[in-house]
Amino acid sequence: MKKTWWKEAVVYQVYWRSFYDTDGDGYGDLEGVIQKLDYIRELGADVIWLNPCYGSPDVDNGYDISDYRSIMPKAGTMDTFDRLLQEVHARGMKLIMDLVVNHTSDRHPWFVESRSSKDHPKRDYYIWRKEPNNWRSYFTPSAWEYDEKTGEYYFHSFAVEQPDLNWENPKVREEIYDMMRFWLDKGIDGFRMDVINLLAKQAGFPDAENPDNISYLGNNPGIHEYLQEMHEKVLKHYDIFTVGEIPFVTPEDGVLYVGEDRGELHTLFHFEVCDYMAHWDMLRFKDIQKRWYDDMWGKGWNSQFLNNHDHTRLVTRFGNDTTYRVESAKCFATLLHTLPGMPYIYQGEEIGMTGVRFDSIDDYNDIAMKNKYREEVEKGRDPKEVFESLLHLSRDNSRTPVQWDDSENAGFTSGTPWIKVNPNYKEINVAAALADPNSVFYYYKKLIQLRKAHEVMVYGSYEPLLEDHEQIYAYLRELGGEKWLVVLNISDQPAVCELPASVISYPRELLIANYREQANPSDEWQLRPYESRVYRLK
Ligand code: ISL
Repeated sequence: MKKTWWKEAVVYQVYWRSFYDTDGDGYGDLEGVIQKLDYIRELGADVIWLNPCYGSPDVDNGYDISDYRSIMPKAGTMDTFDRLLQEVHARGMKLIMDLVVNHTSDRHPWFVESRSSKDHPKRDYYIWRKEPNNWRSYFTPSAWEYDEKTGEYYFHSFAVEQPDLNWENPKVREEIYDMMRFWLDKGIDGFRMDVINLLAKQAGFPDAENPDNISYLGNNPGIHEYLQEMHEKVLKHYDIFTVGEIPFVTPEDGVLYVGEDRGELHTLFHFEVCDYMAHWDMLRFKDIQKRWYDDMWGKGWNSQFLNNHDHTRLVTRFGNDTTYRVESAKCFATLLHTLPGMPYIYQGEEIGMTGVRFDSIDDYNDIAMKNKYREEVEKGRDPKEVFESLLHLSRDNSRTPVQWDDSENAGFTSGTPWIKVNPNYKEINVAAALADPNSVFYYYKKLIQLRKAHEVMVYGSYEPLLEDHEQIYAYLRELGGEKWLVVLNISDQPAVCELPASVISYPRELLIANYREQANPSDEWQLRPYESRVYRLK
């Protein structure tokens, strides 16, 4: 398999509004990212993915863009951005930006013009119809919004304030390619492409049999032509890295997006775990890994992540954020960094930050959660029950400010934070993690150092063991003469790991483990809750 810098990279995701506030307005800012770059470098990540910081009315936290070529005042100025890029590069790291081109804000001048009259030259920048079909959007009961001015409906895959661009229009595509060149010419190192498989729409918008299954929004005919054109006209002219956010994708389709011979994208995020596995399900997770590996390995490159700004923090959702918070954080870190694919770390994950439970819907900001709440309550459901049902997966679970220390507001801001700080910041914070050699932070750091020193973690083949075991996840990674064994007890109960004789007959060296006390030699394969070990077999 061809070696490239990005395959070997570890990505750290910065959701800047919750990262670090330097001007006291309660929002993190790009200056705050600059000030904390040495922290990210200390961890060892190579690439920073910066969530959208473009001009935006901020209805969906920057995913509703009204000016692609400016910086949102909350985040800073273009000068701050330029300095951030420079400072990232000065540290030998790279920066990728969010590219949000399925939709714009309804305040984008293109949309303002498009909705102004039926015969405006920009009418076809968006999708207008006389009648809606029965589709839902991600955030609303209908994907169509009636616009009084011209008496037609426009299409939106997300909120009403996020009209979808019409990618069939070559002028739209050229505008977007131009904008991409603007950022690439500044020297950014690539894009994380928001819902990029949604660009092509189903011809004629036929009604869906089951409108609740919104997979009709993505992977439609024409998508690969758009991505190939984007590659041809823009991407291939730069030494960059691209990762597509691709909901509803199967491994068979995945290869079409990231196949190395396809001229489209480098890697993708699929959502078989984060969109469909509300709680940990070992057998399902193993099956997902196996299918993706079998179908993609040798053809295209995958990503590994268990949370981001849209998905509840992994210790709360999949691990154990009370008794075994540290153990389970390290266990999942081991998993993410030893499976094939690029590991992503979402800010705060490296100190084992947890999800949150605020008292009232008013404490929440997430438009997905708030719209759903309203929709269900309007149907006549009990508001309390609706609220409870939305807590586990609210996107705000992962959006609370990074906990830097135990001072007021976790050291995130001197003002009033835009979203409340998780009350557990006195115990869980960066300062405490940096002062404790056994912290989750240093465990991540060590995993990243191992990756830098051993290509087997990147390019090694993957062979699952004990495939039907519901507590133990064990596998081999192998490259040339190098063979590693990973054993994880992903449960809060002890578990016996009975490996095949062919595996345990090797002399072995323990490379990293999350329990300090060695296992009892007479009971070596009895694993403690969330125990994780990585061995080199010799
Ligand atoms: O959050 C999700 C489910 O809980 C995801 O399905 C998510 O909505 C979907 O993956 C698209 O997310 C991306 O585009 C959205 C934006 O709100 C998200 O923050 C972004 O990651 C619209 O731009």
